[in-house]
Amino acid sequence: TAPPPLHKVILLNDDFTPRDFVVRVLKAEFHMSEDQASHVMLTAHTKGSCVVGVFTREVAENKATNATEMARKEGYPLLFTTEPEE
Ligand code: TYC
Repeated sequence: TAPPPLHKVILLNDDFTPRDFVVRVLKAEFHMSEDQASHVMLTAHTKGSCVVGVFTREVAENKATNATEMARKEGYPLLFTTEPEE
């Protein structure tokens, strides 16, 4: 009964999505505080990407899809991806 492999959700920077919208998505989909969400947003903004959280594969994929969809509905290119954890 090995534990299920975990997957990272990764936030990617872009030049168009407003900072406060990124923070809003992080709070809504990943249950972050304002401070946590601002820190993750700024890390992605300066470094190009940031790990948002680590979940089972299905949860990670659903969160990445939902968060990306929130941005598409507003016309922003914001993108969340997933990858298996090492
Ligand atoms: N770079 C965006 C801007 O300057 C803000 C942003 C931050 C977008 C993080 C995406 O993952 C991101 N408006």
